Amino acid sequence: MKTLRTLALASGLALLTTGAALAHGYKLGALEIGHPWSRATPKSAPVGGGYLTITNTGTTADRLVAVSADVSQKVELHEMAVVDGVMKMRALDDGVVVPAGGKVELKPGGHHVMFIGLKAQFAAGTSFKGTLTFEKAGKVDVEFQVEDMAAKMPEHSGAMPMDHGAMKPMGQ
Ligand SMILES: [Cu+2]
Repeated sequence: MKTLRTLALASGLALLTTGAALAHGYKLGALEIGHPWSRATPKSAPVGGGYLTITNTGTTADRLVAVSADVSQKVELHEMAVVDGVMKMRALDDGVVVPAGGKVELKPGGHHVMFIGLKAQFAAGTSFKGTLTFEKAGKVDVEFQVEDMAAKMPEHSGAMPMDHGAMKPMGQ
Protein backbone atom coordinates (compact mmCIF):
# COMPACT_ATOMS: atom_id res chain seq x y z
CA MET A 1 0.00 0.00 0.00
CA LYS A 2 2.69 2.37 0.96
CA THR A 3 4.69 1.40 -2.09
CA LEU A 4 1.73 2.05 -4.35
CA ARG A 5 1.21 5.51 -2.93
CA THR A 6 4.85 6.32 -3.35
CA LEU A 7 4.76 5.18 -6.95
CA ALA A 8 1.67 7.25 -7.66
CA LEU A 9 3.29 10.27 -6.12
CA ALA A 10 6.47 9.76 -8.08
CA SER A 11 4.68 9.48 -11.41
CA GLY A 12 2.60 12.54 -10.53
CA LEU A 13 5.75 14.52 -9.97
CA ALA A 14 7.22 13.26 -13.21
CA LEU A 15 4.15 14.54 -15.04
CA LEU A 16 4.48 17.93 -13.41
CA THR A 17 8.12 18.32 -14.29
CA THR A 18 7.87 17.32 -17.95
CA GLY A 19 6.21 20.64 -18.54
CA ALA A 20 8.44 23.13 -20.29
CA ALA A 21 5.26 23.80 -22.22
CA LEU A 22 3.05 23.57 -19.14
CA ALA A 23 0.85 26.62 -18.92
CA HIS A 24 1.32 28.96 -16.00
CA GLY A 25 -0.34 32.22 -15.18
CA TYR A 26 -0.58 35.23 -12.92
CA LYS A 27 -3.27 37.55 -11.67
CA LEU A 28 -3.04 41.26 -11.11
CA GLY A 29 -6.35 42.84 -10.19
CA ALA A 30 -8.65 42.32 -13.17
CA LEU A 31 -5.75 41.23 -15.37
CA GLU A 32 -4.80 37.64 -16.04
CA ILE A 33 -1.34 37.03 -17.42
CA GLY A 34 -1.09 33.76 -19.31
CA HIS A 35 2.01 31.66 -19.87
CA PRO A 36 4.91 34.08 -20.27
CA TRP A 37 7.48 32.28 -22.41
CA SER A 38 10.52 32.82 -24.47
CA ARG A 39 12.43 30.82 -27.00
CA ALA A 40 15.89 29.38 -26.69
CA THR A 41 18.40 31.60 -28.47
CA PRO A 42 21.34 30.64 -30.65
CA LYS A 43 24.75 31.20 -29.11
CA SER A 44 25.73 34.89 -29.11
CA ALA A 45 22.34 36.00 -30.43
CA PRO A 46 21.94 39.65 -29.39
CA VAL A 47 18.19 39.54 -28.77
CA GLY A 48 15.43 37.27 -27.56
CA GLY A 49 11.65 37.48 -27.72
CA GLY A 50 9.09 37.25 -24.94
CA TYR A 51 5.49 36.17 -25.37
CA LEU A 52 2.39 36.04 -23.16
CA THR A 53 -1.32 36.67 -23.13
CA ILE A 54 -3.12 39.35 -21.15
CA THR A 55 -6.82 39.01 -20.41
CA ASN A 56 -8.67 41.96 -18.95
CA THR A 57 -11.74 40.83 -17.00
CA GLY A 58 -12.41 44.38 -15.81
CA THR A 59 -14.52 47.22 -17.12
CA THR A 60 -11.71 49.67 -17.84
CA ALA A 61 -8.91 49.40 -20.34
CA ASP A 62 -5.36 49.09 -19.12
CA ARG A 63 -2.02 49.27 -20.85
CA LEU A 64 1.17 47.28 -20.60
CA VAL A 65 3.70 50.10 -20.50
CA ALA A 66 6.96 48.36 -19.68
CA VAL A 67 8.70 45.08 -19.05
CA SER A 68 11.91 44.76 -17.09
CA ALA A 69 14.27 41.83 -16.60
CA ASP A 70 17.85 41.24 -15.59
CA VAL A 71 18.61 38.96 -18.53
CA SER A 72 19.34 41.78 -20.97
CA GLN A 73 20.68 45.32 -21.14
CA LYS A 74 17.23 46.61 -21.93
CA VAL A 75 13.73 45.45 -22.66
CA GLU A 76 11.33 46.93 -25.19
CA LEU A 77 7.83 46.24 -26.42
CA HIS A 78 7.82 45.65 -30.18
CA GLU A 79 5.41 45.13 -33.00
CA MET A 80 5.95 43.47 -36.34
CA ALA A 81 4.78 45.51 -39.30
CA VAL A 82 5.09 45.21 -43.03
CA VAL A 83 6.98 48.23 -44.39
CA ASP A 84 7.43 48.33 -48.18
CA GLY A 85 6.73 44.62 -48.37
CA VAL A 86 9.33 43.76 -45.75
CA MET A 87 8.49 42.52 -42.29
CA LYS A 88 10.13 44.78 -39.74
CA MET A 89 9.80 45.39 -36.06
CA ARG A 90 9.58 48.64 -34.22
CA ALA A 91 9.21 49.81 -30.66
CA LEU A 92 5.73 50.41 -29.29
CA ASP A 93 6.36 53.65 -27.47
CA ASP A 94 2.81 53.74 -26.12
CA GLY A 95 2.85 50.17 -24.91
CA VAL A 96 0.13 47.60 -25.53
CA VAL A 97 -3.48 48.48 -24.75
CA VAL A 98 -5.60 45.76 -23.15
CA PRO A 99 -9.25 46.67 -23.77
CA ALA A 100 -11.89 46.20 -21.08
CA GLY A 101 -13.14 42.64 -21.37
CA GLY A 102 -10.52 41.97 -24.01
CA LYS A 103 -7.49 39.80 -24.54
CA VAL A 104 -4.21 40.54 -26.24
CA GLU A 105 -1.57 38.08 -27.28
CA LEU A 106 2.10 38.82 -27.51
CA LYS A 107 3.25 36.11 -29.87
CA PRO A 108 5.78 35.23 -32.53
CA GLY A 109 5.08 37.31 -35.61
CA GLY A 110 3.08 39.89 -33.66
CA HIS A 111 3.54 42.15 -30.69
CA HIS A 112 6.28 40.83 -28.46
CA VAL A 113 8.66 41.66 -25.66
CA MET A 114 12.18 42.21 -26.96
CA PHE A 115 15.10 41.48 -24.68
CA ILE A 116 17.98 43.47 -26.16
CA GLY A 117 21.61 42.85 -25.34
CA LEU A 118 21.33 39.38 -23.83
CA LYS A 119 23.72 38.74 -20.97
CA ALA A 120 23.52 34.99 -21.54
CA GLN A 121 22.04 32.54 -24.00
CA PHE A 122 18.43 31.54 -23.29
CA ALA A 123 18.51 27.78 -22.79
CA ALA A 124 15.46 25.59 -23.32
CA GLY A 125 14.03 24.24 -20.08
CA THR A 126 15.20 27.18 -18.00
CA SER A 127 13.24 30.22 -16.93
CA PHE A 128 13.94 33.79 -15.94
CA LYS A 129 12.18 36.50 -13.99
CA GLY A 130 10.62 39.59 -15.45
CA THR A 131 8.37 42.36 -14.20
CA LEU A 132 5.41 43.69 -16.15
CA THR A 133 4.26 47.23 -15.46
CA PHE A 134 0.71 48.28 -16.28
CA GLU A 135 -0.52 51.84 -16.38
CA LYS A 136 -3.35 51.24 -13.91
CA ALA A 137 -2.93 47.81 -12.34
CA GLY A 138 0.71 48.37 -11.43
CA LYS A 139 3.47 45.77 -11.42
CA VAL A 140 3.52 42.00 -11.42
CA ASP A 141 6.50 39.65 -11.30
CA VAL A 142 6.35 36.78 -13.75
CA GLU A 143 8.53 33.91 -14.85
CA PHE A 144 9.32 33.47 -18.54
CA GLN A 145 9.72 29.80 -19.45
CA VAL A 146 12.30 29.21 -22.15
CA GLU A 147 11.03 26.73 -24.68
CA ASP A 148 12.69 24.90 -27.50
CA MET A 149 13.96 27.00 -30.40
CA ALA A 150 11.27 25.57 -32.66
CA ALA A 151 8.51 26.10 -30.11
CA LYS A 152 5.18 27.44 -31.23
CA MET A 153 2.04 27.71 -29.21
CA PRO A 154 -0.65 25.42 -30.66
CA GLU A 155 -3.10 28.30 -31.05
CA HIS A 156 -0.46 30.21 -33.00
CA SER A 157 -0.17 27.63 -35.74
CA GLY A 158 -1.47 30.18 -38.23
CA ALA A 159 1.00 32.82 -37.12
CA MET A 160 3.69 34.01 -39.45
CA PRO A 161 6.80 31.97 -38.81
CA MET A 162 9.12 34.97 -38.96
CA ASP A 163 10.54 36.41 -35.80
CA HIS A 164 13.79 36.69 -33.98
CA GLY A 165 13.91 33.02 -33.11
CA ALA A 166 14.29 32.40 -36.82
CA MET A 167 17.55 34.34 -36.95
CA LYS A 168 20.52 32.32 -38.05
CA PRO A 169 23.19 31.67 -35.43
CA MET A 170 25.94 34.21 -35.84
CA GLY A 171 29.47 33.21 -36.71
CA GLN A 172 28.58 29.83 -38.10
CU1 LIG B 1 11.50 42.88 -31.59
